[in-house]
Amino acid sequence: MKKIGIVMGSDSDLPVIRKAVDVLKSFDVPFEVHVFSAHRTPEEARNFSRSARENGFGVLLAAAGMAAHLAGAIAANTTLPVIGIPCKSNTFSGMDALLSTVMMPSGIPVATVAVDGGANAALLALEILAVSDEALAEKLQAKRERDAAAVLEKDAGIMSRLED
Ligand code: RP5
Repeated sequence: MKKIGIVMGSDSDLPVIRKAVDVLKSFDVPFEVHVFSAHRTPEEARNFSRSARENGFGVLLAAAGMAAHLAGAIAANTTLPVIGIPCKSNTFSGMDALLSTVMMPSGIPVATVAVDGGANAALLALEILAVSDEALAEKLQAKRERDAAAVLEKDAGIMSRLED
């Protein structure tokens, strides 16, 4: 199975990455995590991205905050699908990173999830791998069914929670 590569711009992004890692662990899918910054360690970020396909990766996740150019920089050096995760910062609550990540000019796509959306980034990566992996697709479907059952359980109990 192809690996999922996760890059964060700083270890201060780790809480967001943990959400992705928790999902990937629950699906037992191989992954690798790195701290590479588009501006502080541009060579390392570039080298990782350029060699990602030959190193067995199938999808890359890139998380960064503020003027978040990491996902775009990663995408510039690979034709693997890249999922950008804008991370919240204090000044603009993540709007800065959201716009920086999502507004890629034509030619170099970055699929962008919600601000701090580590879990959805991992799920989207799994869905991409599941295009050619029936067993993984079945696991994703089973998760959808578990999630739906949990909502229906809430529905069944909601009136009694309002009785007082
Ligand atoms: C970005 O700047 C990182 O992705 C992080 O979200 C933000 C702040 O980084 P630190 O100053 O906390 O290392 O490059």
